Amino acid sequence: MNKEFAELKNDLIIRAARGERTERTPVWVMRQAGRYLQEFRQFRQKHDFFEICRTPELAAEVTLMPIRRFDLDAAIIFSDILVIPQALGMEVQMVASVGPVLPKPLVIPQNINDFLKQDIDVEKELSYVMEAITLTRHKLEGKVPLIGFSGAPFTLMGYMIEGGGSKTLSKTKKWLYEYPEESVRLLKLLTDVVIKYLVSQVKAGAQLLQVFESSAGFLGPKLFNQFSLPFIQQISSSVKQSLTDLNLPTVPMIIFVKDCHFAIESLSHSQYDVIGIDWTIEPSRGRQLAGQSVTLQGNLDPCALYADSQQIEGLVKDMIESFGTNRYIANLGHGIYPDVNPDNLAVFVNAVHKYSQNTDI
Ligand code: 1CP
Repeated sequence: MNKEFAELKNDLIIRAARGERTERTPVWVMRQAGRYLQEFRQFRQKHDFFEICRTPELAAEVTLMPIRRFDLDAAIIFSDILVIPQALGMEVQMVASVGPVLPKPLVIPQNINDFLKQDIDVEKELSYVMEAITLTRHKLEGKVPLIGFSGAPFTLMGYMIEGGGSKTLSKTKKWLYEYPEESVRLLKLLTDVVIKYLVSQVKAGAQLLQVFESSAGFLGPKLFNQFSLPFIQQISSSVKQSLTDLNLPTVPMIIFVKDCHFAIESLSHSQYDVIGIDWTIEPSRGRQLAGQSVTLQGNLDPCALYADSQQIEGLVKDMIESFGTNRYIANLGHGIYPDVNPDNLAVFVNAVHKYSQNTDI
């Protein structure tokens, strides 16, 4: 597919990620293309979840749904973090009102060899994601940048061992204590795939990259430093190095961690341009931990979108005042919930526009 794209008309998020001053704070929302949108639910009645992911026209259509509705400053490609375990040979089902289910999870380290293809051609196995990215870039016509993403190795490992979502991640953490070396082997295998996957996404047209370490909070500081941090750090440094080697633009990278106040300081010394944080931390404390040379993203409680418009506006105003308009990208502290009224998302987005104007530039 042709990769000559239209000129970008709105680069607020890219400039904010790089620490440049912006006329106002950019805003997007994790899981903005999802079940809270009626048009998405209707689409899902006609198409299976992974059929959408695997069909570039369908994935592009869903990616654009929230962009048509709201004044957002970025699109995120419609896909899922679990396409990586799938590409490695694991079956993943998307079960209505349950979420993702992997019917044959990894139980013992030997399963790494038994169940997983060891040396996959990432660009080929996940070519449908790259095609969806290229097509979506064309369809966006430069309106806003397109974010590519991946799950981080530990979060992926969690789904591969638990066989789906989990309240404790105890099976996965049992591996960390019982089989630390084999756990590292699995994490390294995943890291290698994630690096290739993200580089391919940029080749296909992704303009920013977000790495989701959504399960990091289960680890606590010690396990995080051992089983998450080294791998997410390697991802940012290797992706950036590969992009330079390939003469490709070095796109801003975002790391999202959840329930992980202890991680913010170390992450601020890594090569990520942006740290995405959840709502359990005061913005000012987040800034104190992160220092001045990294952009923060977040962090309104997703449940705040159940409040009335006036309350949402007030919360957004407070949030922007505490983060400040410099080196800041507005977002929720985690994905939007499926039962949120989309009108309330509009209130959120419009309030960011209203309260973050920088009149001095
Ligand atoms: O708009 C977007 O954000 C684009 C698409 C997107 C992204 C970035 C989807 C579509 N999933 C993801 C990432 C993702 N998937 C994460 C990281 C972000 C996070 O922490 O929320 C995780 C953990 C998953 C795994 C997953 N897939 C879950 C979570 C399950 C759990 O553990 O609670 C769920 C519910 C899914 C299914 C899914 N993925 C995406 C959508 C729209 C859906 C709903 C499924 C459906 O339509 O039936």
